[in-house]
Amino acid sequence: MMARRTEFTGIVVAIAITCWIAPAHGVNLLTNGSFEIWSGGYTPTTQPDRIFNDLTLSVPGWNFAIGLSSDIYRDKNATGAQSSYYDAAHGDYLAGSGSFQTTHEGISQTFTVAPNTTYQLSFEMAPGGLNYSGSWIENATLGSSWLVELTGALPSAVSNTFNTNLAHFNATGTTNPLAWTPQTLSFTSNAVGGSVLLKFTAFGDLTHVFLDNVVVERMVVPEPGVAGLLLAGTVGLGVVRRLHRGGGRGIA
Ligand SMILES: [Ca+2]
Ligand SMILES: [Ca+2]
Repeated sequence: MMARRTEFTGIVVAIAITCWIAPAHGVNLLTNGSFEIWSGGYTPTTQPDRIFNDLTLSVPGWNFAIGLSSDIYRDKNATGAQSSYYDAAHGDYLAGSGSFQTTHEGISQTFTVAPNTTYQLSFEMAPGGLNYSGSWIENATLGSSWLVELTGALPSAVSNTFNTNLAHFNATGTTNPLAWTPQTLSFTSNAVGGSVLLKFTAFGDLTHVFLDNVVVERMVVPEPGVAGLLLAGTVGLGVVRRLHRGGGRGIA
């Protein structure tokens, strides 16, 4: 009886702890994470709906000046669309960076974290290409990936590679990508907090990698007082069950 009761209480506590930590929704620490706000750039007549970064492109929140080939692309359903070539994961615009086996093209953003706090980065990615005069002149055959790096107010730097699904690009079709892949990455700040640099660098066999809907949100952890109440309630539940099983004879 005692062993079973202890096991029961342990399971309830484990479930409660699991429920305490969950992603917050609605508060994105990033600015312009869906790339919907931009100005400048240049669209060559041979490359409709590519807002080419000719060093005049400005994308609030983001640094698009890592390397020479990070651009904005307009969704086929956006106001002012000139073609049906690009399909954003979210909203009317997406970002794309040229990918090479020695990484040198990407975008970055700096944001602020509180001390000792867990966050979740989420984003959507897809294999990219460039439509030039009506044909897709670039598409990966070996690989197409984002290297995601977080540095700054963290106990140690975070570095993760995320591969696209190459089946999501059709070089003979009109619109790309065919689908987007959602990704997530959790990280915890250090005891001081402060600035964190988030950097996406594209790599692959000479094509582009697409990115959209980038979110950094705080994971919800209840205040210690709330956690204590939950724990007290859980222990209390175990005591009630014990009294019930024991016919109300009290706690031995
Ligand atoms: Ca977007
Ligand atoms: Ca779309």
